[in-house]
Amino acid sequence: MTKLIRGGTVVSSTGASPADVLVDGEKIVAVLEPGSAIAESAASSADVIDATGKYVIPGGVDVHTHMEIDSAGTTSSDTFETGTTAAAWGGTTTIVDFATQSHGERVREALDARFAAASGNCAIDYGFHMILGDVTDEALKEMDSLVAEGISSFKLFMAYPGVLLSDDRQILQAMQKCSDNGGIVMMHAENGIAIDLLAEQAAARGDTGPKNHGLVRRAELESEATHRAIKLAKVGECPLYIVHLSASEALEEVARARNGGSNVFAETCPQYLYLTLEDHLGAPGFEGAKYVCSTPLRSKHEHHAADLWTGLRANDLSVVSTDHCPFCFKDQKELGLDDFRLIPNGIGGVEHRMDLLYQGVVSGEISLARWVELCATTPARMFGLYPQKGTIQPGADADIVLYDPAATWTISVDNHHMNMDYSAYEGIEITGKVDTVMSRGEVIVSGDAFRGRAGHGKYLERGLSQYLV
Ligand code: DUC
Ligand code: ZN
Ligand code: ZN
Repeated sequence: MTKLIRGGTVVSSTGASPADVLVDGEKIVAVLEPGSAIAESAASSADVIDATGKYVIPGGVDVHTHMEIDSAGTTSSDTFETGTTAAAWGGTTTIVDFATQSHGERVREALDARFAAASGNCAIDYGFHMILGDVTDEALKEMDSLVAEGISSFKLFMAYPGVLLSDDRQILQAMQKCSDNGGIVMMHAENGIAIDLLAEQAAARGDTGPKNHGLVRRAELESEATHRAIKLAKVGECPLYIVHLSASEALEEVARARNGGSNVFAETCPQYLYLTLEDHLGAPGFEGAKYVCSTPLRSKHEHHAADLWTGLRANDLSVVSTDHCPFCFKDQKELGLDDFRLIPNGIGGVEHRMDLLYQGVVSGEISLARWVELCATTPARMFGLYPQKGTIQPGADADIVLYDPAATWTISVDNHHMNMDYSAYEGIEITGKVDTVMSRGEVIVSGDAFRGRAGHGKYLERGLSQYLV
């Protein structure tokens, strides 16, 4: 069955123009000039979707999510089904989630468990990165097979000593391996040894509330780790992608490396653009627990968010992902009522990334084309999914969002679809709204109706990053 999306403005990473999009089965087959003879003749036989007044954009690609992941004695509250359904509601049609090799665990076992959890349960297409929590000789060997099987990115941690932390030797080994096999290293860049000391000292002083999570995870300790990761990647001759960058000082490190010609990339997340240490993490009582994530929210007095917007414009930040890692306030965040170190780390936001970033278009921080580039095209290219994903062009998957720039609404726990009992973005007024979402040619969201299904989403075997020189 063919579908013709007619009358909209197609937005790509390079610009926007009126065009009709012809879809056949799961694929985009043509992008047509409106009113052209081909468009008119297609209209007579196709199922026509009216996109008048709407932007027609590639489905969002969120390359950093954690569905149903075990952490801090609990499990993130979105399953693959609920999380990918919420993503779809928000105009995201691809996620790249993580499999985690814990200390002492075999890489393959960890990965198989994630395949089993996701398979048949996703409403949109999905891939995996591999988290290496134990860089052994065996794990290093396994990295080659994983790249060959479409898992071409490996997350390492400089934080969480004794749990996930890799030391500099292990980091360098993994980087050398990626240098050989074409993989890319994703880095959680925070000095966890120093952070744990400061956290212990805070707890010993009786400073046990949520805000202390942000106070001990100092910006210097993010920038120091970012700097070290960059230098190690230089020695290891490996491309590097810094995840969830939040501090201006860390951004400076990335910018310096990029100006020097290194293959260093970074993502930030909406929470660092919208939420702050004082107003959110430092909210009265235990309220701040809702905003505990790592890296932490930064001080509103230090202009981090303004610097991040600049980085997004200047391409020192290449991608916006969510680091979607939701926990309910009740019973989950509450695990850390007496000690901020026990609060599960994470914020849910997979549903709101496209809208929150679109506010940057509304306010003039970024262009319409840059919005699409940051949220769809570059993440697809960075992680080997392009041009199957992240673009509207013939041959690409028909993952298409009709976005209504005129709609206004307010984010709330009462209207979101994530499996969370609060919204970190409660009360934020949004201009623009997802109207229709198509995944591989199937309409899965239409206005206020979800028409998708768990199991529609397919596993994506990814190629190598297309950002490497
Ligand atoms: N890092 C992440 O990427 N997600 C959740 C917690 C963390 O430390
Ligand atoms: Zn991390
Ligand atoms: Zn994460």
